[in-house]
Amino acid sequence: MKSINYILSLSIAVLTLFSCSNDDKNTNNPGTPTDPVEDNDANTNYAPAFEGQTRITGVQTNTSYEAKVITSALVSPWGVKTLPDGRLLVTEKAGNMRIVKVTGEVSAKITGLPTVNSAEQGGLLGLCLDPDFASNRMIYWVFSEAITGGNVTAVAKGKLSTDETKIEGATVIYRANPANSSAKHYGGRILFDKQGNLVVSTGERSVLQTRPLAQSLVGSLGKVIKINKDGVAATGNPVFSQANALPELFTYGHRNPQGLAIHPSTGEIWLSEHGPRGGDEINRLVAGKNYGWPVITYGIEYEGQAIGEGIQKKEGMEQPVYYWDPVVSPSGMTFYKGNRVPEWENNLFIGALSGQHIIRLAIQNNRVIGEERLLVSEGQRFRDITQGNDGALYAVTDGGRLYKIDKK
Ligand SMILES: [Ca+2]
Repeated sequence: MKSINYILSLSIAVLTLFSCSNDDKNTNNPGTPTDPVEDNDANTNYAPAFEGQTRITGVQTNTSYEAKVITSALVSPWGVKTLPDGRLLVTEKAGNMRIVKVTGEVSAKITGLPTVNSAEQGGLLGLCLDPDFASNRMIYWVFSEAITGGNVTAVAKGKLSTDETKIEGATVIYRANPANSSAKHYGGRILFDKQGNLVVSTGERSVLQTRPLAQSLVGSLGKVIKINKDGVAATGNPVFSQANALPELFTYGHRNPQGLAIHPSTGEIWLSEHGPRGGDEINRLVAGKNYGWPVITYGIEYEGQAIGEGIQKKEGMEQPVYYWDPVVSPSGMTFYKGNRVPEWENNLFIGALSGQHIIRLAIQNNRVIGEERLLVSEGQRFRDITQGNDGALYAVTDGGRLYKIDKK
């Protein structure tokens, strides 16, 4: 009897151990609870759709970490990704790509890229490496391109030459139509999903004429599109009931989405988008879904009036996982993998432009359970953030800095 009890309790102990290690994937203690990080008044009295959709409990990282400026010699960097050897590939808004060593050395401009229209919010935008980059050296990037009829968000690909001085065979593989003379709201992030397709975020181009096109299934403004490496609609994309819907559409109803990241354990794509005055959002993307802009929003026009009918919820339209009012202008983002800083495992890190900090969101079961503002004292507009091969976070700012953020 005694031995049976022993075996039973041992089994329970082993089971408990296993279930703990599974749960820990998403339930690391996110840190010490604090007041919500936002203490300014909201622009509206709009009510969230669920508890914790905005102004969640603050959390403070307990593990000591440090942020170092690796270089401040970049000029309006927009995207940063890690190369297989740990160096960083960076885009600059004016149209340049450069390689930065973690020691801070910045390469000369990499030549061979198509001309960008860097007016206003345009330029050379997000980038990603081919999953087989180590063998094929292919790079994909988003840029704003002036074509007949106006500007478009365009996607291009090319091969980084062996000597790293140029992009060879640069080819535009996709253009988000229609073109418009506006030079704002290009969206502009790009990544590979687990199936090897390119996922690209496009903006609705800001002006009142194009804004409603975020709801149109026959135009690619205000969308997330999924294409293959040749720019053709990905197989497995959602099928819409509207017969002439574009086959490359993955989700729609977005305003100006400047952030995309894949959740490390679920594999789902998450997106950040700039709202109007109030109403910046984080969304978890589900194929074929409508994310609401400009029909539903937690923001108002810059001049203060309601947008459309002034509604925040509607049947058939998705709610954001989280929103900010006032805005922080969320841009590039990444999920933190590993546990060099244990509180950060599977957290979402987002560069904030007007907010001038790095947002950390602790997430559990697809809901935000805590928010922290990092590097507030730096006073920088954080444009993009990625995780290096060494496990550290690397972030670029509009002021030209590249930061390394890691356990102390
Ligand atoms: Ca929305």
